[in-house]
Amino acid sequence: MTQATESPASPRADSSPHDAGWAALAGVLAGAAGLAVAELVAALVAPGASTLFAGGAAVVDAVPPWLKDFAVEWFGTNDKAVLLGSIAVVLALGAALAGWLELRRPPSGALLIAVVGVVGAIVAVLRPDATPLWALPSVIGIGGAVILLRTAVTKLRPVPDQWAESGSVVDRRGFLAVTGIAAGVAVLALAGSRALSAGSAAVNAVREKIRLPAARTAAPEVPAGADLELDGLAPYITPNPEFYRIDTALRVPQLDPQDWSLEVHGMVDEPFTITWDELLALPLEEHHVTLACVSNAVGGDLIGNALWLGYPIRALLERAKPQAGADMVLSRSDDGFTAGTPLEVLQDPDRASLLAIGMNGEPLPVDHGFPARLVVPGLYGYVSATKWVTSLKVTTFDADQGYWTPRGWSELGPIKVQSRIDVPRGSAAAGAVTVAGVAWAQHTGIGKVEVRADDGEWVTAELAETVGSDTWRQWRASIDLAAGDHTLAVRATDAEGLVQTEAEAPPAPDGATGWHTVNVSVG
Ligand SMILES: Nc1nc2c(c(=O)[nH]1)N[C@H]1C(S)=C(S)[C@@H](COP(=O)(O)O)O[C@H]1N2
Ligand SMILES: [Mo]
Repeated sequence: MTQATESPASPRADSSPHDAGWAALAGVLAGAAGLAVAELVAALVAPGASTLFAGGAAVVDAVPPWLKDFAVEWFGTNDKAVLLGSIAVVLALGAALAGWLELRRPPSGALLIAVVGVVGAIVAVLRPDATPLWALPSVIGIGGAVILLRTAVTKLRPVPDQWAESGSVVDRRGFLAVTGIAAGVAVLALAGSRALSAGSAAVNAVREKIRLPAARTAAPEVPAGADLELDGLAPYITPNPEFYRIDTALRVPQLDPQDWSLEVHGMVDEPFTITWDELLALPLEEHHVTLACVSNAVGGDLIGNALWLGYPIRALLERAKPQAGADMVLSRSDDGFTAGTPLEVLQDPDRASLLAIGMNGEPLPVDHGFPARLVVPGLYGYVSATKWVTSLKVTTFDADQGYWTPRGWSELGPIKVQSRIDVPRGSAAAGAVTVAGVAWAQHTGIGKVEVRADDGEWVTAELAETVGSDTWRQWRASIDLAAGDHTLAVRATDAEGLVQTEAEAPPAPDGATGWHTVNVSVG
């Protein structure tokens, strides 16, 4: 530390821009250490309580419908990765700013970080099912970050050098030591929280070992002609890894079936709780049902068809004996998500509404609701398809609301007739061009699909076979196209004669409408 003595003008009397950079770095490292410690504490207290995830979940809940549409449209199933990435970037910039502020105007940088901690603690405590303990991760983690930042930045501040008459020194070695500690804490805490959240690996291992009982009532066999097997056309049955995933969970609930149970309660004469083993002992049924998301844009792929194994919700309700006046079932997920489904839909003897435990021949994937979820033919997922379901409350639309209803989405969510062109995409050879896709009107069924090129005549497509009205249907047509650019359009008619409207509507509040069109350049 002789540097300062060489310069009589005492260059360290004020901090240099160089130090501003170091201070910003200290801010980022202190912030990272704080968040990592919060993760670690959360892994011990309650996984949902981490500053990052509670904050992220609050953002997800607060997102207005148009922004949600935008995110789903642009990032699809990656919307969560994009959200967490954006939060990380914002936090890193904020932490760098805090470091710089702490150098310039102490203790404003430390205060900025403290505010984040307080907000994180409040948001965590306000999460559904939270306890006051949920404040701990933010308090401990961000408290630590404040201490680290203050200690580190103090070292950057010049202090009079007792060995030099006219100079002052900056304790660089001390600064590096403290920031090094911050970096170490970040890495260790992160590793620790990872190790503790190995719980997810544990649930996966439990899931792998499960052998589901055979269905007492098997689904009708899929007719040979249900899948036209064209390149680029969505297969009739969507394989689990390709099945779209939509939920508000930044961290998917990890439920061990042995700890899981479903409570059926509310306006019923005989409330009861059913365990996993009791559920497996019931006569299970299998049904093919196409699930669709209300956020699916025209032509979008937030739709998939699977074979579901489960127990009829109707039978669970029969056992509970709903009381007069009830008109809704509020299903609740372990993560707090809720859906409000009309009681009469769930009691309909002609509708295969299931408490599902199997998907395409295996236990539900964890992302799709393991160990149990609801599947209701004909309703969008947001009002029916609760994953990780733990409670069915018989109630009224007056008394209760599902998660999305106060957020601007319709109370009722019947699926609208829709169709999509999968083939061709982009280009085709001149002559007879095969046009193919899928069409759906769950629980009513598809009666007709028509396609046309540009302003030409509508051509009726050949419909593929289907197991029934609860699934989508593939279709295929052949259209003569000359060289040049063309626009293909499709429209479906449901089995009751309702023609898909051309009028375009966005997904909110109750599902997109309009015809799907694709441009092809024919050469
Ligand atoms: N717990 C929980 N269940 C949920 C949701 C959710 O956010 N949380 N989203 C619903 C919506 S909007 C849809 S479209 C379907 C999607 O089911 P999938 O992810 O298995 O395709 O799940 C429904 N069930
Ligand atoms: Mo959805």
